Amino acid sequence: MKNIKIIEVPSEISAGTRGASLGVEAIKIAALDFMSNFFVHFPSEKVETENHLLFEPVASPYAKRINGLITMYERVSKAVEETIKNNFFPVVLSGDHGTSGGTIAGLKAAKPKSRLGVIWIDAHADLHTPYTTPSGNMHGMPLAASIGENNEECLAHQLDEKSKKQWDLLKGPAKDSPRVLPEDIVFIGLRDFEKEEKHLIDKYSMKVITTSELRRKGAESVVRSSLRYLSDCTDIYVSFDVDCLDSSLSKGTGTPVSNGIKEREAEDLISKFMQNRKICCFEITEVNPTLDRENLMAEIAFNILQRSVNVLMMN
Ligand SMILES: [Mn+2]
Repeated sequence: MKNIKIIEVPSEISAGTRGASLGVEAIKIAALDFMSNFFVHFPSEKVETENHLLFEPVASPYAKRINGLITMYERVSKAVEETIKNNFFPVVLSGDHGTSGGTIAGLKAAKPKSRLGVIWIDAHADLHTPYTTPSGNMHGMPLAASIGENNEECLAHQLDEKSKKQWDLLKGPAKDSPRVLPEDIVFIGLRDFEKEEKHLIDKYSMKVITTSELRRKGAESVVRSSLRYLSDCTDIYVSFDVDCLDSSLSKGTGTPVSNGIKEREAEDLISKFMQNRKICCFEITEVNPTLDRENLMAEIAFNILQRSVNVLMMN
């Protein structure tokens, strides 16, 4: 039986739309509305944020608020590392997806010799870099940082020296980078990406499972083939961005996309992943209640969270 610890990271400095920092509280409100005492059951820790930077001018246009994100990587990494070293299983609830590179850094810091696989359930590939980004929003970059990529083959902007150094800091010191091998990533529900990201997916032959493939083959088969693909990994992190869900379900996320996964499909998929002993961390991210009608996305996220944690505790 696993001891669960909730790590709250209400950061939104790497999103382009405001409101994701309220996502964690919205999930707790959903729990209260469902008369659930879920959040009383588990120890939790709230990571301090740098959201004050939202009120200040942006220094690096191609890596917005990267100074704050470096600090967030350190804090999130430390919280995740200590959670694991104290024998707890970290369940991370984050505002935007940008800090997930810090989650990955913490997983590697806790077990430096592990080979970490990543299941990225998301409409987006999050493989941009400051050299290729169309927006400068860093929630589109955590996987590129984790695989240590600049993707200068697709260079779209010249960076100033300071931004270059800051991006190198996010990728981690040479001895720790890459934290994840590009071939150890599985995308599920991916459907909205740019040619620069496609270049990396093709370059490394990353595994992509589309919504229609998930629907055709079913959760059981997709989980089995993903785990088989990651069979050389010793530990696996599951990152669930709610924008993988179909945009008709709820608009309560910063970058909704049509042709997505249904709520039930996501629940089945994630709870089946949680049965596997290699799963070492689960993250839910990008709930934005300010964009929603009522609190729908947070309620969906809470249902998935509750079912996943129930499975984790039985295994
Ligand atoms: Mn994402």
